[in-house]
Amino acid sequence: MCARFNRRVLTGLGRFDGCIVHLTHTDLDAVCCDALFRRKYGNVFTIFSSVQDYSSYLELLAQAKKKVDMTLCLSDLGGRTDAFEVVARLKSKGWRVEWRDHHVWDERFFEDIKSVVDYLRVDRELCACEIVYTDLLEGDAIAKEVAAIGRDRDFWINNDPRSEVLSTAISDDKSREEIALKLSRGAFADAEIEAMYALQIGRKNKAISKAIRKSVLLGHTAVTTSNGYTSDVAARLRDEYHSTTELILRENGIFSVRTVAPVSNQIAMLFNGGGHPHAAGGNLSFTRRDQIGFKLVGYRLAKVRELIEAASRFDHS
Ligand SMILES: [Mn+2]
Repeated sequence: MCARFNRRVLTGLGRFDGCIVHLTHTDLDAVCCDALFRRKYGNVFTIFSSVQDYSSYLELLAQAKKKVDMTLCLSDLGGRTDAFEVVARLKSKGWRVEWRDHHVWDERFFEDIKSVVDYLRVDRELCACEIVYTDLLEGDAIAKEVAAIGRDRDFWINNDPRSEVLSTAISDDKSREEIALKLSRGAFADAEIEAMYALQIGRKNKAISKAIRKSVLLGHTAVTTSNGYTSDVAARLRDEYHSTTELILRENGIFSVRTVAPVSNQIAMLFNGGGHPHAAGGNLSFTRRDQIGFKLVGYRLAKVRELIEAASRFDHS
């Protein structure tokens, strides 16, 4: 998160005249959550964040000049211990805080945060947007369809072709906002979405080919570098290598892990992360020096080797 972006968020918040701030993830589930909040409340200020560093946005909200009657709604973001202190601070500043999620939570943290926030619901049977739907818009036909599309993608059911088009069309915050707005109004497909989709398919194919070229197989673990399209890259690696663990690294040390065995979140937790049993993410906390080192020696960098070794220890295939 850069200073310019921080300023933009703070300026946006200053101008915002509604009372719902929505902090959510970046994928289709999150966009569907956002569509539902928009449908329910109309005026919503949304911040899309990776699961690893949303605490810094909470920090930003705690810094912002507080207005009366503000509610922070978190969705599709798992519990992280480093979020506790800042959430407590937001509460003491008068924010109402609601949290809806479906990731694996540390039980202790769940209990701790529950005593601080106004509302907390974690349900692993549902995707995040289904939780938002059942909480806020149960019975609304369009909202129900939005939640079904989110589920179709998030649980990798892929019965509804619209979920593939929509999740691919999402590329940045601008497209997230546009699509959330469309979904909130019941527009599930149109020429604009088609054009966004076509553009992203081109970019995605290029990025996947590049990630495959940079990949290696170490034991049962396939490793590569990619700054996006994590799930698609992981699926291609598995096809290519018949691997049972896939690690996708970013240049800044943030990584995603996919595993056949239900151990992804356990691996990620060793590296300041978390997530689902078969898909999770963490952070190797690259220093400037590590980033340069990673460019030079690649997967032989000590922190990367540590991750690869940890992942292999969990892989009993
Ligand atoms: Mn989700």
